[in-house]
Amino acid sequence: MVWNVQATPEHLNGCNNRLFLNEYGIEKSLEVEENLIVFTPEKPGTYMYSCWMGMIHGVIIVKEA
Ligand SMILES: [Cu+2]
Repeated sequence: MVWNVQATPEHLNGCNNRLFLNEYGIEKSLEVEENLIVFTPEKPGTYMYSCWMGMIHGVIIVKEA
């Protein structure tokens, strides 16, 4: 899948400018506008992502096809 993380100049800062999706070995430095992250969800589950400091996080929920 392609995950497009859109960042506006007002919202991008030193805390949130690098994203980790550890379970998929993804580390992505975010730029203003579009940031395409490509990965293949392998099994259903809840996968946490966070900023590089681990302060801001969210989850991706993968469901059975
Ligand atoms: Cu942070």
